Amino acid sequence: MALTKNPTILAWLEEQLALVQPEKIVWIDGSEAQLNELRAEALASGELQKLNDELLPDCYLHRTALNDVARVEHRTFICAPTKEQAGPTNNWMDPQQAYALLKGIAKGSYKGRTAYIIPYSMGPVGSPFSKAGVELTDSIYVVLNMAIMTRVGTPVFEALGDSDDWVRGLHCRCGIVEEDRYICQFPQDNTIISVNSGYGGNVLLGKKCFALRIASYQGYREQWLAEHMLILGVENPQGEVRYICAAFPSMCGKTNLAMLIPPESYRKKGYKVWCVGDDIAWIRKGADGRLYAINPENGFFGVAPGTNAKSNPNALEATRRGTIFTNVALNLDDNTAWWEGLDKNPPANAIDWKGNPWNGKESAEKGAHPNSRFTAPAKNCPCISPEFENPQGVPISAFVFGGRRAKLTPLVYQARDWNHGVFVGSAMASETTAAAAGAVGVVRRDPMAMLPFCGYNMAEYWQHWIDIGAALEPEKAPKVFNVNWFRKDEEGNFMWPGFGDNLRVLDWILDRCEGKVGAVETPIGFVPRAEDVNLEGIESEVSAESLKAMLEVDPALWQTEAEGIAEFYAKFEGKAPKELQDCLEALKAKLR
Ligand code: GTP
Ligand code: SPV
Ligand code: MN
Repeated sequence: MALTKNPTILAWLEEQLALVQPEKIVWIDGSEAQLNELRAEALASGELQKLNDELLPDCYLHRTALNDVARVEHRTFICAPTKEQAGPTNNWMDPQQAYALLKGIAKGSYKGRTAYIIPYSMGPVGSPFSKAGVELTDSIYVVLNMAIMTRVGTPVFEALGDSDDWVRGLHCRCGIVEEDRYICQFPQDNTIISVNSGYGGNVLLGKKCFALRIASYQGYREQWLAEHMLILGVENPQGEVRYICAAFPSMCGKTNLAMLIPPESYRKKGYKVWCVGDDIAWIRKGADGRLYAINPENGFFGVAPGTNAKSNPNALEATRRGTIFTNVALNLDDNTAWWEGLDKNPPANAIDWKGNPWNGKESAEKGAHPNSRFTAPAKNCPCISPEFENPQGVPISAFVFGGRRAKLTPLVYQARDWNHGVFVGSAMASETTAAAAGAVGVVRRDPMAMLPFCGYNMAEYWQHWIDIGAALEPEKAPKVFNVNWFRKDEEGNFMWPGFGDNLRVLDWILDRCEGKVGAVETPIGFVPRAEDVNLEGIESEVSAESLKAMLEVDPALWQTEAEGIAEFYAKFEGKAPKELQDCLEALKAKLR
């Protein structure tokens, strides 16, 4: 029986169901009993495998098709009315043409299968920040992941009532044919259609498709921001908590930073870090004139490789129950999940992510895919913030941008003001990673870490950032910074220890926000004086020369960078905001 009387939902479903022609229809009510039935069904069909119930209670393993292991940016489209509206950084398809193409692929694709109707909320149900969605899917894996990543079930319909403000999402597995895989967003129609994939970011439609691509456009029209940002709170020894939002591209350290464990010297003083979110932030101006952020998600879809008891004990702990592992290795001795970097003891008797027998002690192949993931409930995280469910969000003191740059970008620098901060975000660049199909390690521009996720013209998105700042009193606007944990020395080793030690940099950032510490002015912004970076306890790891090198601004290298930024802006054919062009000219002048 239908779980809602909302006429806009019923009409949309009728049309989609007539198209995909399922054998059976199941409304997801969010109850544990129903989810348990679906788990049992997925176990019976082999879609999921149950892991060791003592070591990993309620945990499951799933393997995707070999051709379907990451987001596919070249097959992702913004289907706005004109190409200009999608802008030069997005793939564009005419909406009518896209609907026709996708309907052709989706037609009859649920034959003999079950249609699952998932009502879900991005953000706590009933929060003024939150938005509802309905995803129609023929995959139990999608239902079970959405039930971890979002708030699903009947209360979502109750809160929505008869409103038309919800996002339509159609997902069809079809034959997982790479050539017919399309991830299409129709921002003007609040609609997403995803076909021929069963992988994370392509099919959990609440995540990148809705909470970033569609929501960025909603935010543009409604005066708020949807960002690829973690949200964390730093609690000082006085018990005051300050919140930071940080945008890094995929696989560049958001989950790790969001859950960091302070270095020992900080722990002893009483510092704590609280995780509000690890991937996405929705940001609005609050009644007091400051910017507030919520995490629209309810779980973590985190990178498994490299997650271990030392690098990220909080994330590891979050995966110890109620978690779905995708494309990791299976240790047959104790029926647990294993991945590269979990420990130094790879299992000899195992199955790799491809489903083949694997001896981790001898094989040169990887056991887990580099983009293998865990889907873990946020409430499992030991450092989840007490404000996680706060419907009003948390007040933001600082925005931080960052990426992987082996050279050039200093460990940290501060933008001169809001508009210069928008310039710094717009000029971000980072080495590509395994989170998306394609080459790894190539430096590309990735403004605000939103290159694959901005649902409209990036130049208008920059203007929107400028406008959001202009509506804030300067003393209430968050300060803007850039960080780089990934500087390498001549031998190719990371120069900065990273992970928990990144708190040392956040410490400087928060001191700057409060005017408690000085800085050195350079052509790119303010960098720390070497003596202001707290190295207590890591003096043997980070030498004075090394720190000096990480804080250096090399004018010759930055001149080349400025040319790269100019080239990037040129793609926008004069649409890049004047405020940003001015910042670029000012940078060039300062470098001369
Ligand atoms: P997505 O979920 O794809 O958006 O990724 P993410 O930004 O959350 O990245 P995540 O925290 O999962 O880290 C990705 C990779 O970067 C992992 O292999 C980490 O081990 C590595 N990493 C994270 N933080 C640091 C750091 O401070 N220094 C270094 N050297 N590596 C890091
Ligand atoms: C990312 O690639 O930024 C992710 C994983 O967070 S996915 O959900 O696949 O987009
Ligand atoms: Mn991400």
